[in-house]
Amino acid sequence: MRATTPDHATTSRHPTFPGSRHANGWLRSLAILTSLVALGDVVFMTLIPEVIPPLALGVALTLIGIGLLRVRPRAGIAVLGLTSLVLGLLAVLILSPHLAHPGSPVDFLHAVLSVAGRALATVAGVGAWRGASAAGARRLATGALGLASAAIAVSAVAVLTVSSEAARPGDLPVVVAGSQFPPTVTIEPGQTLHLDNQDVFRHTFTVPDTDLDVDLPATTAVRAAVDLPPGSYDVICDIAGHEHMTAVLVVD
Ligand SMILES: [Cu+2]
Repeated sequence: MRATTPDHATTSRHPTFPGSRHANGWLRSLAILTSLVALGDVVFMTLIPEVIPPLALGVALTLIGIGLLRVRPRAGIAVLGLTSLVLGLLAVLILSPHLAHPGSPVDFLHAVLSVAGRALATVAGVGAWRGASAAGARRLATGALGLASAAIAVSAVAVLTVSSEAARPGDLPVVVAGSQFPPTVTIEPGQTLHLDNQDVFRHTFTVPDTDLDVDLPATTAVRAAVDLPPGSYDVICDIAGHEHMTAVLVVD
């Protein structure tokens, strides 16, 4: 073990944090990053609006971890670090598709916060646990700030480039709101769908195993031609967590 690495024996002499005078920057980074991620989850769940159990559990564990930092620093670091690691990996699996769609800022920024924020928080947790040098904590904070600024800038530019398509005479209007499709959409030959996503987050209008797979950015309307033989088709929204969004498309 390196001389700069605190061990458990030093903990009792330094009740605020084990051993190192360098550790405060990491602790602060850990507390700030995990608080921001938890706040992002709360805002996200409020906007949807829906309680997502793993995110709610993460928020609760973050509050517990931050509370523990004052009385049992190492326990607090362990709770915050492990929560960030586990939910960060989950976010990579589930939320990373949103990273390709900056034009839907709620999903995109939440995904950035969930994936990158939790990765950085995990690093901060390791730094705090090991009592690593303060210079590293400063670099982490600078990197996090730069990444957040870049993500917001990319999203702002993307939002400006996404514009709604106006419905044309004869189009079949389909409103997507409250994470619901109309139960049945019946389209006549030659008609075009006018899909109006009124939600502040992304959806898709997808008929599995066909070419009909339309991305619907937040608060945006999209025209989509239907090139399918007459019949009845199941429509889904191809976004993790939106499995309840279904409809039937009838092509006359
Ligand atoms: Cu959806």
